[in-house]
Amino acid sequence: MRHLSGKWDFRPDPQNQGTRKRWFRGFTKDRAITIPASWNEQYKDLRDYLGPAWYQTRFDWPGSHQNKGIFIRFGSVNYLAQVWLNGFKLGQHEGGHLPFVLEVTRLIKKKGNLLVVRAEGFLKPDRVPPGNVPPGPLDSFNNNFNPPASFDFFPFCGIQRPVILFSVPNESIQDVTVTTEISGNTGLVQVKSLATNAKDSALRVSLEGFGFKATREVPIQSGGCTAFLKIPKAKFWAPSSPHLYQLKVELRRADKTIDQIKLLVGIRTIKINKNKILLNGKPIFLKGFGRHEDFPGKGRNLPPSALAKDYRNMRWVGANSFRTTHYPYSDEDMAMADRLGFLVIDETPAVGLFFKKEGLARRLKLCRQFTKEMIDRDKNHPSVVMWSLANEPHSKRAAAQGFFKNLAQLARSLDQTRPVTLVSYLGTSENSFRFLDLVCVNRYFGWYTEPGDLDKAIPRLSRDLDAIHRKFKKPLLVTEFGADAIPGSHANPPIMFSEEYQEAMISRYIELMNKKPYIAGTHVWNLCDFRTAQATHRPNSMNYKGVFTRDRRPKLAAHLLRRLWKTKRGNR
Ligand code: BDP
Repeated sequence: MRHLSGKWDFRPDPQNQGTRKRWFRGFTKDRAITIPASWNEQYKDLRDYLGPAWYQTRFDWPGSHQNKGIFIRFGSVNYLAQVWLNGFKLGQHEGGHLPFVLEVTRLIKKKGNLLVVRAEGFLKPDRVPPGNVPPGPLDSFNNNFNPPASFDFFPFCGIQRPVILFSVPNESIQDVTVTTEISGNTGLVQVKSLATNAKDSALRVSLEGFGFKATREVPIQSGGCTAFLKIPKAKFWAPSSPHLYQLKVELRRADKTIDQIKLLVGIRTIKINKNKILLNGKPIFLKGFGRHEDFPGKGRNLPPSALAKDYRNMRWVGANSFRTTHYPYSDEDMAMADRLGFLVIDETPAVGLFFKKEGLARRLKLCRQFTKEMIDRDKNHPSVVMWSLANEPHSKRAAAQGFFKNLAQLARSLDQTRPVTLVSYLGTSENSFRFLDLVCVNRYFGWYTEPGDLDKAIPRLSRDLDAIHRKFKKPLLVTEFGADAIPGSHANPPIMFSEEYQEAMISRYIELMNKKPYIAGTHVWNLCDFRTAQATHRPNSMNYKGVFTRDRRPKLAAHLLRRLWKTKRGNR
């Protein structure tokens, strides 16, 4: 395996001439750029530039080709990527926050390879997430953002996650799906696998950890097989004890290992029972945040030190979960959640969907693609406890229900072990909650409505949550609530945009929600302040609803959460 991150050549292409001029065969660089990171925060003149832009890098691949396939993996390119190696097109990928893999076996040379990527992130109504959406009574808020995103985070562009080269044997393990069950104190682990061209071979599955070790060998029939392991007195995975076992899956023939995959496995179950979320059979209350991959100078990318700091901060306040608002996060983030014991609501990039006929079939096709890519990538993470199909769809048109039925069916066909939901601002009129497993709503009474008046806002919140629960009778998660606080802005009595108002609003929301037994979790919006597009309601091009600043320093609200969530009462 080889990382290709670092400094690449870069050239913006505002005249869109690169394809005609065959820049894919190599171009004269305009400047250097660092990847992984968005281009918008690296150069002043690129701040609002959405593409197209060209990247190139040269590399050697001294490794052997014998009986191997060689591949290149992009962790994420926003939004549309086209890729060439040595002048030949490898393929393209649409969608900003999920990985794609391209085969390079026939084209790669031992020396002097030229890899070229063209990326663009135009905002269009038939993309996901949609941008440039014309405002309309049923379909969207008119946020009037510049650039014209139809969502509230900056539409950062470019190669935003690592690029890696790797090889696999021609006969290889294609896919591993691990599911776990619990019976008393015994853990049951099922490992399903596919393998290519693997005749007369077997799969050897070994699980090891906490003094336990077991190996099973099962013959591969028509491309796949399943192995079962029983772990007596198993150590279960949970936020307070994120125990991980080591799993090794080997493709074996004639006493030789042809290919192998290693994974960390958490034995745990996640189920819904009436108003509760059950982890390992016991009710668990989700306390945490919506987040963003957003960092100064990087854009939509968290350098490892910032990622580690986010986890330390979440732990410090006593959080046990988060939602990947509003797109799947990096592989490194998911691995950290497994290791440190966070419960993750994994969300697709479908934020701000609308259901006018025009472009709808294309948006559905993309949502299906992203749902599948997300589940394929994240299905083996014990931290991932549910799938969120969308954030704040403008679902008032009837077509929305068919759309989400289709997506829910797809998610359930790919994974029968996790609940499926979506996150709504509508509440009782989000009819898709009828067929989803739990109800998730975002609430901003006291901010966008009843501004500055918590005495009016809190009773309204109370009535509203009760009505939603009466209608759907499912566990309810309040997946967003919060207020902007400009760091260092203080007021007594509290007024909007002061740290005191943010603290008061969060405190009164939590106090109320703790009294409602049907509430299964509360996520504050947001862990950190984050960049968004310019708008009159976004001073400094920032959303200041973080309880930590963009450079990860605590505001008053972070100290409040620490007091609430570290106590027994907050821990219900
Ligand atoms: C919610 C959105 C979120 C926004 C937040 C806000 O889900 O993306 O950032 O409002 O307005 O509606 O701060």
